[in-house]
Amino acid sequence: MTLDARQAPALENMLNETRTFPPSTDFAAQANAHQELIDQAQTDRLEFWAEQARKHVTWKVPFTKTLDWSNPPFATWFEDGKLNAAYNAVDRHVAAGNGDRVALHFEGEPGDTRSVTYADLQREVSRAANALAALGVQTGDRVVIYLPMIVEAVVAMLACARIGAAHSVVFGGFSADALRSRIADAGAKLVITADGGYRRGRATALKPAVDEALSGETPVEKVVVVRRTGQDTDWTDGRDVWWHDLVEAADIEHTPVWVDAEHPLFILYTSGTTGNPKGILHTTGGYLTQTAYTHYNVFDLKAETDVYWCTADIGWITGHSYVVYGPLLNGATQVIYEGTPDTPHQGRWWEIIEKYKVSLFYTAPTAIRTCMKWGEDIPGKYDLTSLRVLGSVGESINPEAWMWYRRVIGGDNAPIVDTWWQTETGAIMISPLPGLTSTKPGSAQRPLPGISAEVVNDNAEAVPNGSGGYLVLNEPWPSMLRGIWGDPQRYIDTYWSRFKDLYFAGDGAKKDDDGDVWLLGRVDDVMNVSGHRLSTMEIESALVSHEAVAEAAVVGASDDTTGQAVVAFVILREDHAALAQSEEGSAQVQETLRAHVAKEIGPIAKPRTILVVPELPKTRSGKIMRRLLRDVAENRAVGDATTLADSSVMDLIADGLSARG
Ligand code: 6R9
Repeated sequence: MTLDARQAPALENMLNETRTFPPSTDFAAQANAHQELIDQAQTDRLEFWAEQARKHVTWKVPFTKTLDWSNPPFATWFEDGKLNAAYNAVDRHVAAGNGDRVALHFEGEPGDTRSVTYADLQREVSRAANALAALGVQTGDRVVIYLPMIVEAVVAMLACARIGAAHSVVFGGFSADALRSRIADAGAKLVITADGGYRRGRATALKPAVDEALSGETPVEKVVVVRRTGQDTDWTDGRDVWWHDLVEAADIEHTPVWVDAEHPLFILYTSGTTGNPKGILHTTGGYLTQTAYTHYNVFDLKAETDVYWCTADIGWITGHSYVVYGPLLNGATQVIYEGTPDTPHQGRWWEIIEKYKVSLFYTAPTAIRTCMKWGEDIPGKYDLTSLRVLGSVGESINPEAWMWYRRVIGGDNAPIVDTWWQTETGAIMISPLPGLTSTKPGSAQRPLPGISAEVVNDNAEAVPNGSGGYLVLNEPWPSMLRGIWGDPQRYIDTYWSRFKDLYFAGDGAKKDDDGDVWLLGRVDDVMNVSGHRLSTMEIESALVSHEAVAEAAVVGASDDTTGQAVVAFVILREDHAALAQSEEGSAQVQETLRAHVAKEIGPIAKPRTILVVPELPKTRSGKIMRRLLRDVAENRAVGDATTLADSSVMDLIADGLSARG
């Protein structure tokens, strides 16, 4: 784990960036965030958080303790308070007289729409909670949710929260194998899925993956199936139940289960540096406090007038924190969209913004770069003047994409908030505050009020302004992960052992002359493809599980659209090696292996390129030198190879590649 040549190009590009965009006086005058917020957090950080927890969350039993950090790295926040997440997201808005406000404008990919008010949501969530309880789900159980971006996905999550069962959402693009391992790790009793969903103009089945994941031994007793596409669906009597049969029959009144602040709210799996994904555990009180606080201040939400849209799928942390919990806690009206940005045409997103007069928009740099590629005349056809804040998340946004986003989408006016955070941090940690911060294209800038971050060198010392190092968090925060499900030691090892008493985020960063933070990418073996985390190890083990592969090494190579792309180097087993001799055979091997990875992990993990090589570069201790492979994948001169056990390996690889052209 070192800062290396990988970060040099990004560094150079970003650090030549000197433009700044001060907030307009009009925006500043009406902004939610004020200088006092920063001052208060500086005066008394814990009192500041206690105040945010009282302001943004409704407590059944108020807390008297803010933070317990007596047993680091295990924190508790607001420990003696009691609350319910679904009550906070839904019921209290109805109780406050806002039941008629639209919570969700659903836009299906085929063009079907549905608007759900907070009062509707209260009924649906209550019925679903009753239905789940009737199926035997109890407080403390785990429920896996495997759904497309439809209203029922939000309802299902909140129904779990309402009865105090932890949800674990598995992205609908993940494979049956990925689903199986998450179900097993979480020990889930129930799965909520759908017959299918619409993607790229087609009905894509989901239920078969669930059936496959549950074959053999499984902790799952029941499967609830939402009918979305109406496609033919295999059925296991006694186990499978239709959502509509169940929920329509259920009572519309349900009393939320009041849980302790530290009661588990959800587990979300994310890629780490080793093969098996980590179940990141989030609890209730602190998580809700920080998601609501950040959503309110970073997006400058005005619940009565704004229309908010975050394009993330609920299968990712961004969907949890900034589609479900943050916005709904704040009583926002939001858009959720089921499909892809180019179905049926490349203007679909902008059409949706025009239609609903979206004012706050949150998406990922990879999507912005894709839209740039399609051309600015496409968004140019739509009225985007309703937009007043633009957000970015998932990876660093390169200055060129930032400028395009500002000019073409934001009319040279809407502030951009580049938000740095992780599945583990639960909520936004580093971001400009619109109306307060003079923004810089490509920088996430400052830790939010109440958050403490630093950039350190190998000895855990803060680097001076103008230098780079590792991003760490040096104070606990309310929405921090409480651990890795079932593996407390891995939590300590992964995040708290690299530097003593500091949370190691796994990202390289640099402080500029003003002390603003610029993120430089992962420093571990985690790739970032289209804003999604993928582990090199996980893809390598998927590749070697195929009979044709003897060894595999995977690297993330920079890619104009997706940020990074998966490039795999494989050594074939001898009995398959002949295949790769011809161009046709080699194309066939590539296709087979790509399909294999899609089956093992999911289509997002498919390597862009698979190169068949005779050897892999290894150190004397047997570690694959991915740095050298990355040089090859990015068509650079190969860097220092002196620590290789066999220095001729890189020549062998290069010769092989050039022979095939
Ligand atoms: C929210 C989310 C986390 C990793 C993180 C970093 C990268 C996210 C970023 C960013 C630069 C930003 N990342 N936001 N890098 N600037 N604004 O994406 O969570 O999927 O867990 O990924 O994504 O590398 O460590 P997650």
